[in-house]
Order: sequence, then structure tokens, then C-alpha cells
Amino acid sequence: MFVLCKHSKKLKDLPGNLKIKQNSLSIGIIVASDYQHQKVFDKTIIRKRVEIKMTLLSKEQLINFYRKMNRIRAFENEAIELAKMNLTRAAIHTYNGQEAIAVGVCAHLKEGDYITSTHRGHGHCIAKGADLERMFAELMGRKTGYCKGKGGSMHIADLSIGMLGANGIVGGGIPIATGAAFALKYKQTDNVVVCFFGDGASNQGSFHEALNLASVKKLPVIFLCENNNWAISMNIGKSVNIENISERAAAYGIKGLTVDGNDIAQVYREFGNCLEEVRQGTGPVLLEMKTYRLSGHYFGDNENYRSKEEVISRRQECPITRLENLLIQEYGVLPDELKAIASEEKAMVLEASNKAKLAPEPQAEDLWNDLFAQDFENITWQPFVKS
Ligand SMILES: Cc1ncc(C[n+]2csc(CCOP(=O)(O)OP(=O)(O)O)c2C)c(N)n1
Ligand SMILES: [Mg+2]
Repeated sequence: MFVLCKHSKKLKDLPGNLKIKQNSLSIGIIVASDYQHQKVFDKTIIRKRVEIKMTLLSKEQLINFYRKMNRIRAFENEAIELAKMNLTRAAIHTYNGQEAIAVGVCAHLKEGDYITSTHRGHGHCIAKGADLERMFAELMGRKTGYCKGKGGSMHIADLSIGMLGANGIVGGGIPIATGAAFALKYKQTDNVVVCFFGDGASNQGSFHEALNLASVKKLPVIFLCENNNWAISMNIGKSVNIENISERAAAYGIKGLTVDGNDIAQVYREFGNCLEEVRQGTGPVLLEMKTYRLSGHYFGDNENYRSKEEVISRRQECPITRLENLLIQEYGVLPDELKAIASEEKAMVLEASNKAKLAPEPQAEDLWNDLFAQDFENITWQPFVKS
């Protein structure tokens, strides 16, 4: 069944360069945000029948999202405070403005699913359920941190929750996610990998190699591009000559889709639809979520490459503010209730930070520990079976 929603267009309204084979459509409505979900065949675009589910989110679900988005924002604001006090040990890249993506995506994941992250990874970690105190300890180079204080912000990983790691190498997580997806397929599970990366990373060779391989092998991976308009000081308009990064999916014969990454309801719905397909074994998807980096590239960035006016105007689209407006206007939630939630989250974050501050630093003799896997003899090697 097709459902008309505010993003829908009637068939006659499609851009002139799109030709639709009439007999490939069972009904004349197509969802505009779904244009890339097409197979190019004989230069004619054939639109497969796609079921669009209108996921109605309950007030409780949205409040839960609001809580987690505020947790991420509070974590990042506290990380900046720690950096100002010179307590952090490596670069800090905050996720401010992109919270709806990590939260809306990770809300769908189940045990056994994996994510890979980037240098801007705190939001992904928190949304996947990482421990705040261990995260802060890692940022501050303390022994109780995720990498025992030797990795810093860009190396946080927690295999117990399926978080395969942040990554200081732009595009570095993409082949890792592809390899993990290969393993999941090999083990015949219905689990998936979500690979978060930025618009800048989509210009790396690793992106193109991984998408091709994942497509050929029909791997269960969702390549999730957080297009926040900037790669350090490089504007997306100068580095990419197409409107949507998701258009690149066509080159690899996979589904591509662009959605509004600042609208948590849309993120949740569209990601959920993709996830269901990928779980069923249809192969990878390139899902682009448009958003905006509200803070500097990293703590200390003087941001002289963009105007204050631009940032102020994009702040109107802050995903937390948008969710606040939705909850107040459509769900009758009182502003004071939301303020209380934000304060609770801030208090929890500060408690974690304060505890982490008390943790000891690693000692010189810890330097050479944890560099190599210790239990090689316990690994059982399986012969490779061609699928
Ligand atoms: C291979 C590699 N090249 C360059 C850099 C330097 N660098 C760090 S972040 C970044 C920009 C990344 O932009 P994007 O992928 O859009 O992510 P965003 O910072 O916007 O989240 C660059 C070029 C790096 N870390 N790794
Ligand atoms: Mg970017």
C-alpha cells in the first residue's frame, strides 16, 4: 500500500528527466524522498513497488528520544568544558546538531547488530548505550576509560554493545563495517551493521571500494552518511558535484535514499524501513541524512570559513528544538516537563564527568600492555565457504 505523506508527489509532478514505466507502478504516487530508490535499466527508470510505512511514534517514544538527545548534547557541552580546563588529552569533535540521527537509528538496533563510528563519535556511542563515566575517563586519559586512557575520544569502542569503534581516519570505519557485515552474513544471522560516516568521507576511496564489494556480496550493511554540510572548512558545494550523496548508490546498483536528518520522526521511520529490507537479505543501502554541524569542527576551531549568520540561521533547524516544538504543539507536553528532562540528563552527565575526574592516570608500565591479542591459541579457524 502506498500512503500519501507530506513528502509525497503525484506521478505527474516528477521531474522531467525521470521516465517511469507505467506498468512498473501499481499506483501513481511516489515518495519524493525516495527518488533514488530506483534501478536504472535501459536508461529507463523502473520504480519498484515500495511499501512506505507511516510509523506513528507515541509520546513516550518521542520523550525517550528527547531524553537521549539531551544526554548527548549535555555530554558534548561538558566535554567542551573539560577541554577548556585542559583536562582532555586529544582532539574533541562534538556532535551538536546531529543528535537525531544517532538516536533515531540506534533505537532500532537489536543485540548482535553492529555500528562503526567516526572521529565525531560520542553521539553514536551514547545512543548505542555506552557508559558515560568510561567515556569521560577516556577523554581525560584516565585508567578507567574505554581504552584505559590511551586512546582518547577518537578510539572509543565497546564490543559488548556492538560498537566497533570510533575512528580518526576519515572513511576508516567504512571497510571495517563491510568486513563485519561479511562476517554476519557468513554466520547466517539476520544482524546488520550500521556504518556512520560524514560527507567528507564519501569522497574517500575506501567508500567506493566498500560499496562495490558490499553490493556484489549483498552484505547486510547500511552506509549512513551524515551530511552536515562541512568537512572541516570544506563546504559540500565545493567537494561534491551532485545534489545528494545518495545518488552515488546507483553506480553500485544499490538503494540510495536522502532524508532530513534533523527530523527524528523521519530518521526513525526511514531508517526502520531500510533496516527491515536489509535484514531480509536485500543487500546494502546508502542512506544519506542531511543535517548541520552546529559547533566548530573540533574544540578550538575558529570557524573563519563560515559566517555567524549561517550558523545562527541553521540553529533554527536544531533537531532538539524541532522535537521540543513537536512535543509541545502536537503532543501537548508542557515546556516545564521538557526542561525537567533536560536538567535530569545534564545532572547525570555531570555526575559521570565528576566521577571520571577522580580516576587515576595510566602508569608508564601500562604503555606496552593491550597492544596485541593474547589468546591466539584459542581461535578456531573456519574454512572459507563460498556462498
Ligand atoms: C584519511 C584522513 N584524511 C584527512 C583527515 C583529516 N580530517 C579529519 S576530520 C576531516 C573532515 C571529515 O569530514 P566529514 O567526513 O564530513 O565528517 P565531519 O567532520 O563533518 O563529521 C578531515 C579531512 C583524516 N583524519 N583522515
Ligand atoms: Mg561533514
